[in-house]
Amino acid sequence: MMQKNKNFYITTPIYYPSDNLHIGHAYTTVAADCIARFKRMQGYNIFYLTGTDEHGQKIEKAAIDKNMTPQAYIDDIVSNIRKLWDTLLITHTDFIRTTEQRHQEVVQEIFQQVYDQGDIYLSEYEGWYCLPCETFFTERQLVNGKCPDCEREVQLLKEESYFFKMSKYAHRLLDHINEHPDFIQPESRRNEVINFIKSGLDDLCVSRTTFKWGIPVPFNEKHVVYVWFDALINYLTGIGYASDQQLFNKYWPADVHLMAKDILRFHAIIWPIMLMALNLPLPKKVFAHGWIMLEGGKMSKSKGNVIDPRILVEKYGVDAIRYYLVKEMSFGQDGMYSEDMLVNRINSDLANDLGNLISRTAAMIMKYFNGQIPKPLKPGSIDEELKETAEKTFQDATVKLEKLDFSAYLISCTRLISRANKYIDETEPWRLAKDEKQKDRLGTVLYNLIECIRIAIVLMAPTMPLLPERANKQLNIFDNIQELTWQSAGEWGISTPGNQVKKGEILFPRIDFQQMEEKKLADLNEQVNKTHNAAVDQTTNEKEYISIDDFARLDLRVAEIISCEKMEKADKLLILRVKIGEEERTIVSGIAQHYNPEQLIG
Ligand code: ME8
Repeated sequence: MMQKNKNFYITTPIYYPSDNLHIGHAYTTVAADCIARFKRMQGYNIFYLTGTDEHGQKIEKAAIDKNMTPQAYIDDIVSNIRKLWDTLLITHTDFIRTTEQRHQEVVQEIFQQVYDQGDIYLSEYEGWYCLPCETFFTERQLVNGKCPDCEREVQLLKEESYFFKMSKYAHRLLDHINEHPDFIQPESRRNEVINFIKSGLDDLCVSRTTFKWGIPVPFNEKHVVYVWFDALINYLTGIGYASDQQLFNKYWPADVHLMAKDILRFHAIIWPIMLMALNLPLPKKVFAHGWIMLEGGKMSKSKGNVIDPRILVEKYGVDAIRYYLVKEMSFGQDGMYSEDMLVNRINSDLANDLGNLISRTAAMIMKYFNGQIPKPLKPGSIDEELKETAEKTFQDATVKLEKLDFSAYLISCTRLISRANKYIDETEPWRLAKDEKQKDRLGTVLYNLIECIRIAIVLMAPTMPLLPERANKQLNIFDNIQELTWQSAGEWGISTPGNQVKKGEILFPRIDFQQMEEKKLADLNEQVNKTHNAAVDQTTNEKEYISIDDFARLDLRVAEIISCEKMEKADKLLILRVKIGEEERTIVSGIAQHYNPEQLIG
């Protein structure tokens, strides 16, 4: 049954447009999209808000470093972010930018209100500030003199500031957390927050005077509003606070604020206290997922190890990337990313299990029933068991998604797929096909497989939005593809016998590791050729030299070549092993047309 007139409001953090976004940001946005699509399929009205957090010293500095105005600098990046969300098929209802007039007005109104009621007061801040995190710390909170969150350098600040009376609301917040076990999830994070509050809350500095890129404090233009106080308010602006009361009443309080654990404290402490000061109900759930980690640690621009989701989508397709992201992170835990793991996951879950199930079933229906989905007859016990697995999968997947346990939800779906593949091995349709008397039994088996596939596809649709349509081109199991309901995955036996199955493309082609490596090599070789040719042109033209300042930035070192060999299948590349003092390194160099390996050793 469709649940009408139910409203659901979900948000992602609004990201800093200080740089293009990476797969970490894509994770949160895809996961939130998965919930938005799931709830839409359940018949809810959805408001899904994402956007960009555009003020603050960090953005101002990034723009100055590029010799640009902050607005020009961010406009470019924000347009890339919007394109990225289009590429990833994100179905947000609105995209909020904190530099928009509608937001500035709300922030100023709220600042004024909280000041007027005496919860904001003027004083002086003296302490430490982490610019990348835009966070204040006391001396005691630093770890080895550095930021306890990102471990980077902090700066000492001393400036006149407005303060927000957080301490006044600490008790009320603790009571709320205790009375609402679902408010902060997962459980382990909830305990961290409780301990943090119990250790004592200082009043929060909510304005800055030493830079300009922010929303002016309405009654004192020397100050701009602290970027986090400004940013959190986006969750109200986005649904019409102070401008569209009806919309606001429809969606507030938010059902879920989704984010990673790095910014949980802002959402689980500062934000609820701001809402208490405004006398507004608190969000129903603040959920902090883990981080996507790389082998070398956390992804970050400064380490130069960020993974660009656009490139992955181009290589592997949007459904596969969304699937990987949603599946890879266990509830509340960190997840590892590597391209090998991604390829393995696509090959095993999508190409082998799901892809094979679909292509085998379609091929058998074409071969044995001229492509017409057969009618099921009386089920046997093995069929009943398959049906029960499908029903249980529906229940499991629903519960797991409600809990935001993304990875467990997809694990349930893959279990059904594996079970269906096993059912093929157990029922051996190719043997049934040899015996005309078994034709009805064969039809029942194939119909049951179609049902499993249909159910799995509906359940996976929030994660893989292109899957239903792509699969339907060959299977013809959905009459109204635009209106798939979640509930239809809980019903057995609704595929229509007689519908015509067609041969189609392979939905998830197996990715060949070796071919991929060879392609990487060929690309590298081509790049070396281009650089080489460009260098030759440059020397021939005898044009520009680098300046003495550029030269001063070089770090020249003498190394000994201890081994050298030609790289297979690359005519310009040599692999050099070099020793620099105690350290050894491997270098790939495009000089094979000028030197033999033997000439270089030593
Ligand atoms: O914090 N793994 O913006 P931000 C998983 N503007 N998720 C990751 C991730 C990773 N490696 N890296 C980033 C801000 N994220 C503020 C938010 S909200 C009112 C203001 C995701 O651009 C994750 O959701 O630094 C994390 O919380 C967020 O990006 C931080 O984005």
